[in-house]
Amino acid sequence: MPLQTLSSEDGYELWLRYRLMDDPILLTDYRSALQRLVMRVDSATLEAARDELMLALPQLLGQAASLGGEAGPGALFCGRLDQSPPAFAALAADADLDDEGFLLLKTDEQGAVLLARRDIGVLYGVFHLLRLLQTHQPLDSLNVTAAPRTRLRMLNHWDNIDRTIERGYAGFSLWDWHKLPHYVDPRCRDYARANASLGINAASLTNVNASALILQETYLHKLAAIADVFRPYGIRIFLTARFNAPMTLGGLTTADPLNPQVAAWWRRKVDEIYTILPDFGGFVVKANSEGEPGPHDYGRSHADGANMLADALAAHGGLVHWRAFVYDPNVPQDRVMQANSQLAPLDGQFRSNVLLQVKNGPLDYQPREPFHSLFGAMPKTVLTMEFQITQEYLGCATHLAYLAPLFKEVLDADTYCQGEGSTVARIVDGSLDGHRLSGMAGVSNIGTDRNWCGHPFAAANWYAFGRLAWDHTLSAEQIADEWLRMTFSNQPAFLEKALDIMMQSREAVVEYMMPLGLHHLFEADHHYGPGPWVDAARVGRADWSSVYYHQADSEGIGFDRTRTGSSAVSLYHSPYRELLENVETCPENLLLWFHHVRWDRRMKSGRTLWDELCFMYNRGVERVRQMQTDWDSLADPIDLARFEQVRALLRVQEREARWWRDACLLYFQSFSGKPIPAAYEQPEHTLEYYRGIRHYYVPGIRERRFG
Ligand code: GCW
Repeated sequence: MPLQTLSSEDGYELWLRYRLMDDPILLTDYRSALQRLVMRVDSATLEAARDELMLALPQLLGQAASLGGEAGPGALFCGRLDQSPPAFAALAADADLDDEGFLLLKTDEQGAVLLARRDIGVLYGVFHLLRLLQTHQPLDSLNVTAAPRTRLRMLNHWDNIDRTIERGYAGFSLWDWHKLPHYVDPRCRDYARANASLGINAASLTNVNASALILQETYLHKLAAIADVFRPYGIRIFLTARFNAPMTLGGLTTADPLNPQVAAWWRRKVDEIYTILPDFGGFVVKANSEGEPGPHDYGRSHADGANMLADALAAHGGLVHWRAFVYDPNVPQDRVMQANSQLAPLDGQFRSNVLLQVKNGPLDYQPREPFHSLFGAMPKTVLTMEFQITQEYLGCATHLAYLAPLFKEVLDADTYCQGEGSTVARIVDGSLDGHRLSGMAGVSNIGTDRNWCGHPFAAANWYAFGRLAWDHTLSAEQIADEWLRMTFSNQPAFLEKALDIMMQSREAVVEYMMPLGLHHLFEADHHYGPGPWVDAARVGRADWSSVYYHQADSEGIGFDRTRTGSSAVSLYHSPYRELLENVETCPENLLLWFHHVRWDRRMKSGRTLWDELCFMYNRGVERVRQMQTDWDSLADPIDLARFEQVRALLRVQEREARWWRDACLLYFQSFSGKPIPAAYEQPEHTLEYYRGIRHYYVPGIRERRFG
């Protein structure tokens, strides 16, 4: 094997990898269409747009790009409407341009034209144009009017101030607080470029398990230095607010949201933030969840808490993203119902600058969950989506799991809240309930690893999140295809196999970890590897334990959430509710989420439930092996360094898929009492062996949790 060198491809460029177009016909077309760039640069954002074009075009086209002159054949005109020749006004009027949108056109007389109302639209248009070139789209694809479907497209970093990252598997935090504000790592700019290329326009930089320290003046100045880098790229900074900061930072004796001194403290703090960070976005808040402080500590509601912060921010145009991930170990209700119980009655009580940020599913970003039952339950409230991009529950940074199919499954799901077609996506983009504000947040998987996200394919999930936040109607295949072309290669032989790998990867994870609607079978705390045996005695509370969720016994397995059980099905609208309630019609991929099912029940395949479970766990492992075989055939089309890294990680994934399968089947067998059919590989070790596996220092959690 040849030696790799430091100049090997390392994934740093992400999808902004500008290589010479290797299609001779397209190359000729684009070379003649984009010989000159006509642009009047009068803002930092337009400077960023020009810099990107001047970086990319010479590399993509292998010809120097000249700047200047007038619009016309052979030129690309880029600019705001107020900068463009009068002839272009009519084009824009027809296109009905959105504030963040753009129009990209190729005309015979005027050449290529990119128009936008605002600077940021020009920048988004530039990245769109470059994507067309990078993915080898024909010249006549320069004919598009685009606008984002959601207003706030946001990354949530769970970065601690000590630079560890909760659930982060790609190194440490990018925010180097120690050296800031005097030294700003150039990576911050590349981070901003990558986000802007997707239309991401907000980033909350700190962990929702928040430290009040970030609100101190010293940190605000550090943040201002980052904000200066983000601003040209249209990215606003948000922070997480620790609800009891008035006590820990302000020395008050209470954080009661209805206490006037508390409200005044927050107002002063917010005013201070805006003097230092004039385009601050607002707060993301986790309150009364998993031990975090919140308004319930004072007998107040989530609306009381959120509105108090919202009032402090309103004068500056700031927003509160109040998280709906709330549940209480002292409330005996099924955890997946608790957000509805606590929040749905508050519909209509939140201020207009409060957004309720709801995880995609009602539990906790499992490999598969039904959509969250709050979607469709709070029409008067702006509900935003929270996806987890980082793979806390999908193999951390060692498993290849492309998440767009998961995101799409939820976005496309029909809630039926206003009859057929009331999809989650239409609630999230605000169109169903007529909300002006709307948003999608993704919990970031980004860290200091040279390739940003750990696994070379994990960047596809950052990419997919951003693309869907911009346009949720894109398909998972289309996004994967774009990302592969931009990240690796346009060669059809590569694309076909690599696309196959990506498109089945999430289902593979579901099958070897927790098929048929099983959920939360993870080892405690770090969630790395199987722990179906984890019980309340081990983790201190039932709703963090696996046995609570799978409910396996000698009769069968699964959580009864029908009317004979917790009744969580009642939170969904008809006719979906009835479909779920009936064991005959409940989709099998969610069966054990909603039903406790006998081991010998016949499944659609004709197999018994136990045999089906064995089949699924084995198929998951087989899928990974297929992914390995497919990947092995791709050595030629791509660079050695990334090829080998993916290859090695797929080997890890195969080993871990077997670990999951064998541990889970052996454990469940202790209830079913049935053999694993001889046709399948038999477990390599005993159940005791798997139960005895301990991992210390797994990334993503703080060391103190082991102690
Ligand atoms: O999934 C759980 C994670 C916690 C996280 C929490 C949340 C930030 O295990 O690490 O805390 O969700 O979303 O608040």
